[in-house]
Amino acid sequence: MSDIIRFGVSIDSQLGKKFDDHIKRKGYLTRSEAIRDMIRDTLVKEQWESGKHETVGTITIVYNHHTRELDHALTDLQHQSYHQIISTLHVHLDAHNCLEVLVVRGKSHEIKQIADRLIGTKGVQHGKLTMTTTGKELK
Ligand code: NI
Repeated sequence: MSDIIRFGVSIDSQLGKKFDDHIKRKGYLTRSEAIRDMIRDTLVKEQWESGKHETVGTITIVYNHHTRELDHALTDLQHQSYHQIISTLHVHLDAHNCLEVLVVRGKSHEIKQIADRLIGTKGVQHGKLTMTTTGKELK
């Protein structure tokens, strides 16, 4: 475990009040924990922007499985990326609609491309890529 450093932050009182209200709504007990999470989130965003880091994410899609050829198209796309898609969860939401969550791992530009292709497939009603991290470089 690395050493702990402390630093002071000067901030306008109104901005500080807004920050305190915000972290209270989010359930943080201390400013330090809120700031640590913001720093980690910024670093994760930077990893995703660089395109070179191995990273992790989830792709969520919602679609109607009655849509002609859609099931087949989505399965085909997933098989093309079997190296990056490490797990999938399928939920039958009702008689017509399906929700699929794919856990993906790889270079961020590859993952973004897979997400764009799946979400952009005709008939997919909604989709979202959640960009997170392997956690290796974050304490
Ligand atoms: Ni289904």
